[in-house]
Amino acid sequence: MRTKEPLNRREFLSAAVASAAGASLVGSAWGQGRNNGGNQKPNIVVIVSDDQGYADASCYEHPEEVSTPNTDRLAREGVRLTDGYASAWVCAPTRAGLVTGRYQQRFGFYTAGDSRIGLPLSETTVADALKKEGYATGVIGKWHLGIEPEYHPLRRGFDEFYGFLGHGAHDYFDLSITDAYTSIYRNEKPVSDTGYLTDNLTREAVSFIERHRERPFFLYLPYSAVHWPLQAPEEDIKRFNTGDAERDIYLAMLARMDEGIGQVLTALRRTEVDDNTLIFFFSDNGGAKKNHANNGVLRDYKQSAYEGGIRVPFIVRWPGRLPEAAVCSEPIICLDIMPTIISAVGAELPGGRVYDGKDMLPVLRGEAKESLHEALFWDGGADQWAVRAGKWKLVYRGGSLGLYDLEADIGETDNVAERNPQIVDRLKRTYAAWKKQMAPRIRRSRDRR
Ligand SMILES: [Ca+2]
Repeated sequence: MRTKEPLNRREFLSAAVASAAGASLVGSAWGQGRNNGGNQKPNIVVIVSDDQGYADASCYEHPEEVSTPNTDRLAREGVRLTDGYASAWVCAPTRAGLVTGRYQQRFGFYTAGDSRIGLPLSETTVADALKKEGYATGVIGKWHLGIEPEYHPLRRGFDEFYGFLGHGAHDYFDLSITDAYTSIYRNEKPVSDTGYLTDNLTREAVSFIERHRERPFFLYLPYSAVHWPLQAPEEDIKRFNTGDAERDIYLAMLARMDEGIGQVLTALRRTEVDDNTLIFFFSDNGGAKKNHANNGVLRDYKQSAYEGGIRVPFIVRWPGRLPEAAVCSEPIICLDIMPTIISAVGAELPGGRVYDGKDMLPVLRGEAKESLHEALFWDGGADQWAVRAGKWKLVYRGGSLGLYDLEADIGETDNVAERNPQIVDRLKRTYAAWKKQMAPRIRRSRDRR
């Protein structure tokens, strides 16, 4: 591993303070991008990668073969989280949490299989909220929140959709019309496409930005890269020679997605809306072993409650409003994205429900005096769960409990449960109190098989 020391906390705080001072100077210039005319609302772009390893972005500690210059640019121009989390260790539940700002378990969404039913219709999405604020809303990529017509993105707050509904994966080269689940859709119509899926999603994202440059927009761009199947253009695969042929394909997929992120950034600049755009980037769960991803020092992979399943590359960039090249070690979860967006656009969260996510902007600016969350929770419904409070993490997996001190032992190698029975008890109670508030797993309604 090439070692790249992240900024320590003091350096981060000083960077944040310097940048906050800068922010007040540029505050009057903010929002003068050409879009929106007198409208000062920021554009929102949420880019989600799929199954990307914690060490598979070169702005994180990474093996030598990893190079993601455009993702690194996001980090250089924004805030990189060392303790950024997905709300699940598999794809669909994280997405359900992301678009609602709520623990997906609150509405019974525990597993990837729950996407075969869909995001319960009782839920309001961030796109619903932004549409009400006058935003153009689009989702381009992997939906994975329901395949039946009532769960379609166009009925969940999005004006536009290009991508696939389900399930978790799509062939990257066969983009012909197949069946309702796997065809590529443009809005509600299956379309036959050619080329490489990752490139096509980038093409559609760039088009969305160009078409909506004159008004505030919300672009949700869930790439299917770097999820299985391992497929990439030959010329890209040839660029890598790690000695692991499958790892080479994975790296080619990653490179292609990173180039796509670069094209999105270029499009924002070309359309002169870059300075007024808040961007989030994170992976929907940890790197997958099956795909030869690398989670660095973290234990385990996708589908695990250990850090390798849930701690992910996570970056937030908002020129002039957030520090640049800052590193934040506060635990933040993807559930925080919706409330942060709602705060950034000056709107109110839709009422009548509990939100678990919180506005992360004060933390990212180094202005917060307290932790954003007292505790964070992960729960797959039956087989495993975890709770993190400060440096302590309690993991239930494989029928037994383990306690880890993440400050001293980021790799979760030393189970200190026996030495700390009071902490184990406290975290068990914290978890039980949380679990009580969650719903049982959603079930398919009786009239549909
Ligand atoms: Ca995933």
